[in-house]
Amino acid sequence: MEKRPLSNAAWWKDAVVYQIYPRSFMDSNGDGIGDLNGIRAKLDYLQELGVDVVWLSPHFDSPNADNGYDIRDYRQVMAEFGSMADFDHLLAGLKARGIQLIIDLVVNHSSDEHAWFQQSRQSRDNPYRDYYIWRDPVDGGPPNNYPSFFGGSAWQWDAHTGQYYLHYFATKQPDLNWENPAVRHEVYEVMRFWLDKGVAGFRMDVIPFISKQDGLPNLPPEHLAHPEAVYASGPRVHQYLQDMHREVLAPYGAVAVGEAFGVDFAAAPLFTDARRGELSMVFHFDIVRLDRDNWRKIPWTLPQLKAVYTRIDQTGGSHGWNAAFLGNHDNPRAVSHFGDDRPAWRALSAKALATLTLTQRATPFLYQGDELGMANYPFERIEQYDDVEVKGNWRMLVETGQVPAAEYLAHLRETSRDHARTPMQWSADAHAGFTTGTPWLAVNPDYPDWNAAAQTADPQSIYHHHRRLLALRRSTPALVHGAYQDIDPAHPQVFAYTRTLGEHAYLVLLNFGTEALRYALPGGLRVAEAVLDNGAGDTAAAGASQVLLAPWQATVYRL
Ligand code: ISL
Ligand code: CA
Repeated sequence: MEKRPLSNAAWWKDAVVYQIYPRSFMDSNGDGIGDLNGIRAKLDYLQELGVDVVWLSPHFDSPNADNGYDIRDYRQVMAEFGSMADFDHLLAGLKARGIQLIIDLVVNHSSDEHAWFQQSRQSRDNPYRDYYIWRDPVDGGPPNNYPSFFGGSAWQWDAHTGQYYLHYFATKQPDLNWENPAVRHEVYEVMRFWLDKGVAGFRMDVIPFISKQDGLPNLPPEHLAHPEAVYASGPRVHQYLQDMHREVLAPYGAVAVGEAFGVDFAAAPLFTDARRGELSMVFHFDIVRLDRDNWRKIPWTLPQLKAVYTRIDQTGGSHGWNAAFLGNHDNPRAVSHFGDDRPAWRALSAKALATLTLTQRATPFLYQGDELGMANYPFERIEQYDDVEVKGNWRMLVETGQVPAAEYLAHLRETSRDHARTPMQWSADAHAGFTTGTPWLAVNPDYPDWNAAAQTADPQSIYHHHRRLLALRRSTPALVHGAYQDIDPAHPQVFAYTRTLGEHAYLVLLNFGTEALRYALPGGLRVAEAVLDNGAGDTAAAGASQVLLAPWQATVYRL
C-alpha cells in the first residue's frame, strides 16, 4: 500500500474515540468470549452513537495471562477473537461507516510464550538473548529492588541459564530490550504490517517504560510504592520515540496515543509537542489515580479533581495535545468512581461526567458501556475476580498476612480493573444479550434495567445524551480547540469552566452533588442561552448572572 500523505490537519484532535475491550464487548459464536465478529455485528450502534474512531484493546494471539496485554504473535489474531479475515471484515465495516481504527501497541513487553523469548531463554549466547533484559544475581538474589505492578519482584529467576529476567508486570510478560536495535526494528515492522492493512494508528501501552535506567540501580525507598515515575523517566525514551516517529509514524501519518503512566506534568510536553516529532497525545493518569494510594482507595475532593484538569490542560500548551477520559479497562466504572451510582443519581451523574469529558480541550475517549452508565460489579469474594493484578496483590499482601483479607477486598470493591471488564449490557435477554453461552466473567445483575436496548429507545437516556453531546462537540470548534479556564477552582461542589475561541465562549456548569444550590456566576459572567442540559432541572434565562443548579445538573451555556 502506498505511504499515506502526511496528514496536515491533525484530524484526531477533532475526533471522539470509543474504546472496545474485545473480550467483553459482544460474543458472536456462543463460547462466552467476545470476538471480532461480535464487534462487527454492533457497528450500526457505534455509528448511531456518533463516534469517529474505535480503539481496540489487544486483539493479537495471546495466552491471556493479562487478557491480551501479553502478546505471543504480533501478526496473528487471538484464536478466541477470530481470524485475520474477521479482522479485515471488521476494519472494512468500520471504514464503510466513516470510523477509523486504532489498535493497541504493547511493546514494552511480550508474552513469555513469544518465539523471541522462547529462543532468548535457551542459552546466554542465543541470538535472541538480548531481545530481553537478563541479569546475574546480586548477593544471591534479584539484581535490584524493582517491584512488579502485579505483586512481588520485577525479576524472575531462570535456573536454566542462571540469570534473572525483568518483567515490570506479570512473570509471563518479560520486558523487551529497547537498547537492542533489532528489537526496535522488529517493532517497526509490526507497526508497518498493521498500518499497511489500513489501521489509522496506535494506542501505546506504557510506552514511556521502554527506556530502562542505566545500570538498573535500586529504587530509592520513596519510589518503591510508586515505581512508575522511575520506570517512565529512562534516559533514551525520547530518542526511541523520535526514531519511531521518523521511521513509521510520520511516513504513514499515523496517530499515536501514549499511555503516559508515571510521566509527570512537567515532562508531558516532551512527548506531545508536535515540533519534537514523537506522539500525537497522551493519557495522563492523575485523574483516575487521584483517589488511589497504590492498591488503597483514598478520599478525593472536587477542588483536587479540578486542579488536575487544569494542570493537564496546561501540559498540552499550544503545540501538544491530550486524551480526556474517566474510564477504561484498567479502572472502576466512571459513574461509580466519580459520579453517584445510587438509583436516584446514576443517570444524571453519568450524563454530567459525559459532559465533562466531551467538553475538554483534548480528544475524548469513551469506554464501552459508560455511554449506558454501566456501574461497578457487586464483588464479594476473591474467587469472583479474574484480574492477574488482583491475584498477584492477593498473594503478596493477603497470603503473606500483611493485609487482612476483608481490608483488601473492601478496597478492591472500589478499585478493581474487573469492574470495567464485565460484559457489555446489550439487552434484558439472558446474559444481557452478550452471549448465548456462559460469559467468561459474570454479567452485572443490574443488566435488566441498564442496557443498550432500553436506552436506545429512550430519548432521555444516557446513551442519547452522549449522542447530543457528540453532535454539539462536532458542531462547536470552541469546545474542541478553545482555551480552557476553570472560573471557580475552590468551590467544593460546582465545577465551572469556560471554553473560548475567538468571540465564541461557552460555560460548562456541573453540580457534583445531590444538593441543589443557587450559584452566582463569578466575574460578572452572564449566560446567553443553554445549548445542552442533562435534564436535571431548569436552565437559566438569557442574561442571568446566577443559576439554580439542581442535583447533578450539567449544562453547557453559550456566553
Ligand atoms: O494496574 C495498574 C498499575 O498499578 C494499571 O494502571 C495498569 O497496569 C497500568 O496503567 C498499565 O496499563 C497497561 O499495561 C498493563 C496492562 O495490564 C493494562 O491493562 C494496560 O492498560 C501491562 O500491559
Ligand atoms: Ca466468542
